[in-house]
Amino acid sequence: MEIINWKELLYPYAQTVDELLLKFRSLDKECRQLGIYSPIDSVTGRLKRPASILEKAGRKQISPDRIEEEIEDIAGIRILCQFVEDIPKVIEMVRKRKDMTVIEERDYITNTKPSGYRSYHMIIRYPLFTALGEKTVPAEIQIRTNAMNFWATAEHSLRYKYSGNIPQDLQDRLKNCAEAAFHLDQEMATIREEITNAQRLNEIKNNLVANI
Ligand code: 0O2
Repeated sequence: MEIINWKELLYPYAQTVDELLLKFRSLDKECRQLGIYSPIDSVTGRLKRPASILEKAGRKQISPDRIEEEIEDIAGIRILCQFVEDIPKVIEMVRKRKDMTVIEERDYITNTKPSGYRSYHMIIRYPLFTALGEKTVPAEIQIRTNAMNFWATAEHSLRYKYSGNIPQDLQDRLKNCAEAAFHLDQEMATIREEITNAQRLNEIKNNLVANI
């Protein structure tokens, strides 16, 4: 059986996560400094764990030497938005970029998963300039609201704890929570303008204090 050199395999993906984090966080920071509304609330990133890569490879019958070609979410960033309405704006931001190419999009917001999972996924190809030369690295960008993320993070922990077999009773309650998160997003949308105006005012006050 082929032994995988994880350090060597994961290095370009780690570098990709770092660069994507920097780029999207800078965009958000720039908007705030210019006083322009930022559809990005926060950005996080992660590298898929070796155990999770091997589990996915096994489940999808991908041989170890095809992992780099076929597993597209080893590098992943997550862009969180305050409001559902911000999500299409972030999607457009990603589509328009010249430093990455979108190759696939999965809309689990319109097509909610049976689990109750809602999120928008974009698979990109990112050109990375390493010490050994240029390499195109696949990465997944997940875009979702804070409410969608609260639910997904909790459900993910339970799925991990129960090795994918969450007891039915818990699944039912999770479904209720997913509906509650959906309603929270709907309710927040109705007072969006009020909230964003208040936040803009705070931003201006903070900038004024910072400039004193
Ligand atoms: P992680 O972050 O690696 O620990 P799949 O067969 O689902 O693994 P596919 O077809 O590539 O793979 O993917 P999909 O469904 O577009 O994206 C998979 C990722 O989306 C998952 O990665 C989760 O981060 C998220 N996701 C998809 N469905 C659900 C769901 O029902 N609940 C939650 N909480 N997250 C989901 P990993 O590998 O699970 O996670």
